[in-house]
Amino acid sequence: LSNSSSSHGNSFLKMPAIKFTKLFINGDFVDSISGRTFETIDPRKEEVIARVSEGDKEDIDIAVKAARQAFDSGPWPRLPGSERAKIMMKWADLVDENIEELAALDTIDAGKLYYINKVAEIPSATNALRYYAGAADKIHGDVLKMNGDFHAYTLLEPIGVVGHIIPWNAPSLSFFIKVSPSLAAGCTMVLKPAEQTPLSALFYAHLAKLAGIPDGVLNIVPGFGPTAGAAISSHMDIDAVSFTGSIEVGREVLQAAAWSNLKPVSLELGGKSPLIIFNDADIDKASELALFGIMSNKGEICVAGSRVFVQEEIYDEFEKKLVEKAKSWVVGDPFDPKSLQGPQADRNQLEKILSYIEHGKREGATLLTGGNTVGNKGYYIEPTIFSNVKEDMLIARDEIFGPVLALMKFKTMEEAIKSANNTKYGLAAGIVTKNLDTANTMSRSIRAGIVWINCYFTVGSDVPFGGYKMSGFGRDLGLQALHKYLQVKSVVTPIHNSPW
Ligand code: TXE
Repeated sequence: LSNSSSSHGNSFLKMPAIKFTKLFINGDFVDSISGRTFETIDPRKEEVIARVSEGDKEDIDIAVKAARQAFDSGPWPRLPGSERAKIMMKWADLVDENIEELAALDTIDAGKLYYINKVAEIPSATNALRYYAGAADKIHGDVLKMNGDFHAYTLLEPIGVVGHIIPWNAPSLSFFIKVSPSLAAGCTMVLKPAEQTPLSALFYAHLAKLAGIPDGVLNIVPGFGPTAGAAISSHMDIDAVSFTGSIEVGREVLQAAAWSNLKPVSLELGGKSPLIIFNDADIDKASELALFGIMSNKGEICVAGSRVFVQEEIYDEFEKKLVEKAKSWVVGDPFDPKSLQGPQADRNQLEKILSYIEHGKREGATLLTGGNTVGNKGYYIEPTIFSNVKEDMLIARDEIFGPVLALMKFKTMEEAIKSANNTKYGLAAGIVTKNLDTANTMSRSIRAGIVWINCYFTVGSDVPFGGYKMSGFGRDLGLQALHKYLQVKSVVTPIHNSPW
């Protein structure tokens, strides 16, 4: 790492050397067939970090051929699970050894806090890798009790060549929550990182090779959605696709899968998650949790608590504390340890968020704090809080994916349940109460894939993660995720000598 100068806030910037910018196919870094490259931009400074090879349909075809060969005749699916596990563990160790460089890559590519990358996000990613390494030798079917004189059992077999399409808001975590279970299952794969954040994925590919992952098992093709991404979802020789991104693109992926080879698809499509705070909550702590729940990672988190419902008795005091805390929330260079919020990932995000803020004002919500950009360079936005938000306003319905909180008041638990569920999404929810009955009733009444009681954002490798409703289907993490990458085969044979 070398120091460079800062154009925003404190001079804490460290520029990692950019070592890997080409496609990683069949164990080698190669140029794209077209020879085209695209820029990846540093959202802190709006400057080009590097030019990266731009994969397209032809490159996806080559990557799929490599993955197909590695699946059909390579060692990976045939290795004992314990051997796959050893290699995966070694890969995790190599990530640990390079963690500062990797953390810095995600900071300059996505504007994420360096410190959080280093102590939380990348460690969670390697945790997932180690968790699935531990599962690799425990994948087995069942012995069945069939009627008659037959012995029947199931085999769990790897599904084949998997396509992963991932977003830019958590480049390292998304990478490993997709790749790790599919590797443990014995699959081979082609992964397309988001065009905004290709750098850490390519570094992980380099480390995978050093760890001993055989050529062709893991192929990384950076490129754009409508070209490289669409080539994955419509490919006739990809056996399953796992996608994380927007609802609009999720639909396209599903449609392309349907019209090509009917490959199974899993989709994680974001949310508009409610955080519900009851009268008995500690107001100080609850307001801190609410702020943390929406401003973390500058609101670019699929489970961000973007709708906060507060019970009427404590509402006024809660609002006051929340605004005070938001005003002292530090926006600044993501390398600076004092910063709590870096820049949005790219200009599109910045503009999308600002347009929602304008919408909120036009629709008659009250802007309590924030609403503006910060500084004159970089995609920084103030922590923004709206009150007097009505449930039919756009800022209460759409995923803004930014540091914008919609604050609402409720009277009864029934009302809170109705409002919390009044969304097309169903990814996550939070409840703050000391009352066990309230917590139990709420957690069973909210239609969401994860419910946090008196906490927020706590995820673990063994905790399944995914959506209800239009937040998608299928689960990442947990043992459930393995099953996205496995086929069930039933085998039946007579117990006594068969006539044949
Ligand atoms: O998402 P896209 P964008 C939401 C969030 C955000 C909005 C737009 O609200 O503001 O989506 O972000 C690839 N076929 N989430 O435009 O386009 C693309 O290259 C196949 C929530 O970045 O869905 C990238 O790799 N792939 C979310 C990935 O899809 C295609 C995380 C996601 O990009 C494609 C990100 C196509 N036709 C955004 N078009 C979450 N669930 O966490 C694009 N892609």
